[in-house]
Amino acid sequence: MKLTKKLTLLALCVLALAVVFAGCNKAAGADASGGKLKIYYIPKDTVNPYFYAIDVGFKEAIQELGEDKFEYIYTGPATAGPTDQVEYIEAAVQNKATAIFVSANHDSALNRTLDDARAAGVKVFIMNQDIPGSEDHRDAAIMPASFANVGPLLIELMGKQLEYEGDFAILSATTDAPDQNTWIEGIKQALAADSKYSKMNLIDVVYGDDQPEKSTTEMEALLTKYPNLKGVIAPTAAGIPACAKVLQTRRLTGKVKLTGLGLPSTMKEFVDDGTCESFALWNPPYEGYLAIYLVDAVANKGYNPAPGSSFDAGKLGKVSVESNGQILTLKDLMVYDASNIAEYAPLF
Ligand code: RAM
Repeated sequence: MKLTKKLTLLALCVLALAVVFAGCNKAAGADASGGKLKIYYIPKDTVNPYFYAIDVGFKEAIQELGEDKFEYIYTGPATAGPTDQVEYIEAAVQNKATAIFVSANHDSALNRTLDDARAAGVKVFIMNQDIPGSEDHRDAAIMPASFANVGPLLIELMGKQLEYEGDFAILSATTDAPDQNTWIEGIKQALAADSKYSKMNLIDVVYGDDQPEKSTTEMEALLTKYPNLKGVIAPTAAGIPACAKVLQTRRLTGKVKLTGLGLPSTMKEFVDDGTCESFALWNPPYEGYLAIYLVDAVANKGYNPAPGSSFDAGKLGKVSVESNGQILTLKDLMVYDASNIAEYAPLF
């Protein structure tokens, strides 16, 4: 064979290989049909309105970057059990997702499923929290705020309302929830760390499973079991309005204090009538918004969300990845009370 012929053959082989590799890349990144990025958000459950507020942010960023570029699917189980999300993650992988965002109901029960997803080329992000001890099983975690700030803030809000004295309880979500358990630990540590709280006693922790009915029953049981109960911290957006409703119905407004984490939209009526003087949260829509910018950077700009790196997140500016692989949408939480509830209630 002549040299020119050999070279032409070689060039053709290289071209053929390039075409094959480009095809592989496409299968792992953009969806083969239409070139859209396929994004799944799997909340803890599909009943809790808290997660709709995150969904709003996903949609806002998709509108900004171009609706023709994304296929976005919000799906998940009706209940928040440790393995209830497995089948939804598997279905997303089957459907050739570019990336999945999961608000995990357990810190390790999803590890195998997440590993399988990553092995299939899907980017795996934990959303609204992290999976402590299982960080190796995800690409990064989108955090609503620094979790180190949650416990100290909630104990201070409770302390102020109680004038730093009295028995109080915690009404949480599910017993396995990684975020809830991190915050409960943070509340206990903050309580023990400052002598200012020495007359405040945490007497029980109960679980409403992020369901209004169970949260109501658990709140009523607390009031019956502890006639001397002076306050409740409910760090759950599904639990805190249920607790407030019980206090309002039983005319215990002002007698049993209430704080926690909640949505301004569902808490406004209870702030207005004094049942809950103050509570806290971050900005859930920011999380979904940031998620879309992250996927866009990863799939379209070759970005690797490694610790220490950063990417452009639209109106949120330049966002960086912490050393533990967490991405913070905000550092501090916001406190809501009579001074600002009307402003935030229409937003989320
Ligand atoms: C609950 C969920 C969620 C938490 C919010 C504040 O509904 O447990 O994970 O971030 O409240």
